[in-house]
Amino acid sequence: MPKEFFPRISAIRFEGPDSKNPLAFKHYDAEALVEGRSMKEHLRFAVVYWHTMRGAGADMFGWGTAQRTWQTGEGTVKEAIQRARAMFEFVGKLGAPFYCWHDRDVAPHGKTLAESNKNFDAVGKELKKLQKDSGIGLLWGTAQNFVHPRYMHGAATSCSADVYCFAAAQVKKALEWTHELDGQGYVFWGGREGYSTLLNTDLKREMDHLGRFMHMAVDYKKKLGFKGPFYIEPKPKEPTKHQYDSDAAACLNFLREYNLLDHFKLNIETNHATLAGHTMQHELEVAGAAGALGSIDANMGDVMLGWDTDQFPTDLYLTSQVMLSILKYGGFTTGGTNFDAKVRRESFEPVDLFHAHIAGMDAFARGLKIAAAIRKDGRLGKFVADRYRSWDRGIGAKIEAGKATFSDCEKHALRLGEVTDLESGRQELLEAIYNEFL
Ligand code: XLS
Ligand code: NI
Ligand code: NI
Repeated sequence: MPKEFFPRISAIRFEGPDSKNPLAFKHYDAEALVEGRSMKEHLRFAVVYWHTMRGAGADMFGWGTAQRTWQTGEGTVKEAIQRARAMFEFVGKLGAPFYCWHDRDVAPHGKTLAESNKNFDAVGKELKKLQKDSGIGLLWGTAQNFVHPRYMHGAATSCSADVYCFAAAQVKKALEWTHELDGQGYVFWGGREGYSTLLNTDLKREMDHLGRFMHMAVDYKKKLGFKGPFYIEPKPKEPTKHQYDSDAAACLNFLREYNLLDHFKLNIETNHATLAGHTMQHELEVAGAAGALGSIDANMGDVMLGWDTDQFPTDLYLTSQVMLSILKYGGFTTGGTNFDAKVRRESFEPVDLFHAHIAGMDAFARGLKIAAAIRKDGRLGKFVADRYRSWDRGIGAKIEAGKATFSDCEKHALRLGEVTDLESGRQELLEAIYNEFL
């Protein structure tokens, strides 16, 4: 077993914007202060196990391309432990404070549930040791309830109560290990919680089952004493044609309807937002307005491709808009910036994993600096505040305070005769001001 998996790469350092070293940060300076808080604390970067360690670069037209010395393909606990060491070497050299996993990324599927649990326990112990030695923390854990064939009809929304119980058992175990590894939160992404056709689907019954499932999870979390929040990660389609957790608004409605909102926040992913026909910032604002902005899965799609391509986020408009919303809602507490992103299959060398994460971290560091500069400048914020000034006094203030009736509104409108002082929305001017900061 090799001692090092990335032998020619040493710890990635901040060298500043003038550096031409591809293995250095140009903008991410972990300890640098922005709005009084270090970049490390603002951004709380996390590396994912599934793409970074398990991704082989396969697609439906071709085999995997990636060179990964830690993937022997044995599917044993021994291989899983080797992979865990590779993961911690990678995250450590990158200098990211967190990582994330699905249960079955870290440990192999067993032939039975008992065997899978045993495998997970063996690797979990190694993860605990690796976390302790490195200081790297678990941002969140989750259960992979979508790969195994038993989940073909869904997991918590399967037509089969037996399958439902397997899903519950997997979440129970994943929660136990998330707690044991001091996870900051726990994610539910409903990988097959939806349908391919309504001809075979009792939608109401499936939603009720999902609600029950989440309540059982909340009960178990309390029993364990796990303090971190639960997050739902919205996604509208893929793998199913309609996922129940389709976007932030649908998730919030589900949580309200089943009386779960106190226990959940949202984990918003860029490429899922765009699949839903929204921008990332729209989804962040919907979540933030409801007090449910928890964490983000940082990636981006490609406008020319219609699916979840999970590319590394390198677009400065995107990262600055994301950071504007994050700062506006008070910053991350338990959440963070999780790179749910994968290198292209043409980028098959191990060093590409470093290039990709450095690109994403630098893009977010710049996004953070841009957002802070826009906030400090204040012109955009002031424009919005001014635009709503009619609500600060008179009839507007009365309506906002809940003290006005339709008759009061009518009286006000009759007195005016007509509205004569509407102002321009100035979109183009505002876009130009935004560009000053890029
Ligand atoms: C898939 C999701 C998945 C979740 C974790 O599209 O993004 O990776 O983040 O189950
Ligand atoms: Ni995704
Ligand atoms: Ni994700």
